[in-house]
Amino acid sequence: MTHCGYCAIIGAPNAGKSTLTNALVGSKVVIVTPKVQTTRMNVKGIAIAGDAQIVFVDTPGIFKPRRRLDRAMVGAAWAGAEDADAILLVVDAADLTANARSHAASDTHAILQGLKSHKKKIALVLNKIDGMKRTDLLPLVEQFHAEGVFEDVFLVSALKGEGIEDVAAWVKARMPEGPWLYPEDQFTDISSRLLASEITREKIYLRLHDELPYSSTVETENWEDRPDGSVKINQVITVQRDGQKAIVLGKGGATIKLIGEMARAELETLFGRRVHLFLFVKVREDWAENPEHYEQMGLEFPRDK
Ligand SMILES: Nc1nc2c(ncn2[C@@H]2O[C@H](COP(=O)(O)OP(=O)(O)O)[C@@H](O)[C@H]2O)c(=O)[nH]1
Ligand SMILES: [Mg+2]
Repeated sequence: MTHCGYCAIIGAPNAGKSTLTNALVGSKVVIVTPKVQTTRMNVKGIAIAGDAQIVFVDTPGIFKPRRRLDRAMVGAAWAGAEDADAILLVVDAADLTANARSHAASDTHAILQGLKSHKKKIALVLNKIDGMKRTDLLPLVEQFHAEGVFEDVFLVSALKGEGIEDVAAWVKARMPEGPWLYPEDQFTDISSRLLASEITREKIYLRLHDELPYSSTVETENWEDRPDGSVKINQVITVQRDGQKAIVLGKGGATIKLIGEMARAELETLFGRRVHLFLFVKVREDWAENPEHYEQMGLEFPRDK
């Protein structure tokens, strides 16, 4: 008999959920940046461990939402937890130790309260322990254990791949019996088109600052497989104001050229083929209020503003 199930990876923004997802899957399926709210939708990363197929669900950070897009993201994260057989709560242990009153600390506290009503198998992942002292970690472990929510607590560095096997073993042991849901060689549920636009969005988050990453979205408009084995990809970067468009383009188009080069290089590695990437910039003041954009991101459109 085989095993198969879902494991949701939840936590405050920037805890390292996406880094952990990639480490558990062993391949890049979700984008990672130092900025909060990089992940906008639930993405499945599929791993195989012995007779078990584990479908990890990387989720957007859970925080106090302000905008409509925020509410859609937080809603998706809780829905991911709702549907899962097991839950990993990821916490940035370094941040929590440095500042017990940080945004992340209060978001994590609120998530903990939310988890208390979940009769699920839940484990805590204290992440970013690279560079931390053990003596700082032990009080955290005790404090979280005392909440009575977690079956187990793991100390990991998702970035360095340390402690990942123990987490994987815990999850594997909690997957219910059942047939595998995905083909053996599939490691994510998102389409190549969507993965390609996520990679470009990652480069925007890495290169541009302030409100720009949060005011932009990327869509793959055209995907053309060429007879020579290469692929031609057209993408549209949508921003909210003319000034933002000028920043994305940069002097003489230098910024968009750099973003395009970074994205193309990574797409070629990911897809193992030559990629011709063409980026266009559009201004749509209200894209974050437009249901169509939510649908293409795999998010529900929150009706209330
Ligand atoms: N030092 C350190 N940084 C990490 C670790 N895991 C993630 N990060 C960094 O934390 C930032 C946020 O990571 P990400 O996976 O996007 O967090 P998410 O918002 O929870 O998905 C990125 O800059 C990561 O490189 C870790 O184990 N150690
Ligand atoms: Mg993420």
